[in-house]
Amino acid sequence: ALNKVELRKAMVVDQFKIYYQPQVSLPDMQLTGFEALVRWQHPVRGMINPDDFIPLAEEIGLIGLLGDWVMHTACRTAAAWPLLSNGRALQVAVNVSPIQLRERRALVASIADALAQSGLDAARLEVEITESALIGDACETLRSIKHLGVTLALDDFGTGFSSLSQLAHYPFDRLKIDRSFVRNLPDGADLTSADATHARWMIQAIASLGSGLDMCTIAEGVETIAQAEMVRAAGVTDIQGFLISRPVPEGDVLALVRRLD
Ligand code: G
Ligand code: G
Ligand code: MN
Ligand code: NA
Repeated sequence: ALNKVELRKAMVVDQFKIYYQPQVSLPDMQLTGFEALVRWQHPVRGMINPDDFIPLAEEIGLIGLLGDWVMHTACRTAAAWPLLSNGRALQVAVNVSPIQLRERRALVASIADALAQSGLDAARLEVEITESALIGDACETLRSIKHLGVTLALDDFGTGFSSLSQLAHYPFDRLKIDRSFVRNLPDGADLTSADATHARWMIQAIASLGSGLDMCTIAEGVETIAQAEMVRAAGVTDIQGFLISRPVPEGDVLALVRRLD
């Protein structure tokens, strides 16, 4: 198992890295920005994915420090990205843990500080909140974050929301349709399986919910052109996934921008 002492040390000795995965709008596949995804470059085990260490970081009280580092680093990195040829600036999306969301003042201060230090225009930052974090006084916290001028995305949508009736009251700009829905979309052959039909209806329903609430929708985990075509037909506005690119290290972002722009 991963070691708590090593995880604490990783922060000090700079073993965390941020990978960036592109997001594009439909139907033109126009690049709009990148999601920042943290990795732990472990000296012996190699690259470790966040699912394997974020829970431990939360457990040992390190998530505030780690989240703060990701926020500052991603903002500083994105501030140096070039404009797109259409004149638009690239967005950067940063994930925030439910534990961070509970510390409202610390989180708002961390985001405000990252924006101020990097000089990144607040409108270029999207803060991603996972659906299961929406309990208690989360709405107040979301409003405080939104007040900074950033945009808000609801991550893993469809997997953990307790009250659909509350959704309209939250200040989200975008719903991220969880990868589990997209995974069930067929690659072409088995168009009529029960799972595929089900998944298509769910995605269509989420897209129309988003559109009714003035929110964009982005489908995660799109791996094939057939899946991209299906989510487009369902009314989804943006996609992210291996079809466009895997998450890449910071040094590869510019080449990716040149390829996708
Ligand atoms: O990159 P990958 O698909 O392995 O990410 C797995 C999960 O880890 C995703 O759900 C993502 O939201 C989460 N994650 C990635 N980076 C961060 C981060 O910087 N902070 C938090 N809290 N979660 C992250
Ligand atoms: O924050 P979130 O849980 O949504 O993070 C997205 C995670 O999903 C990242 O860890 C990323 O590496 C992974 N991922 C991104 N695109 C794809 C994809 O097309 N297929 C699969 N299987 N995983 C993906
Ligand atoms: Mn995310
Ligand atoms: Na997600």
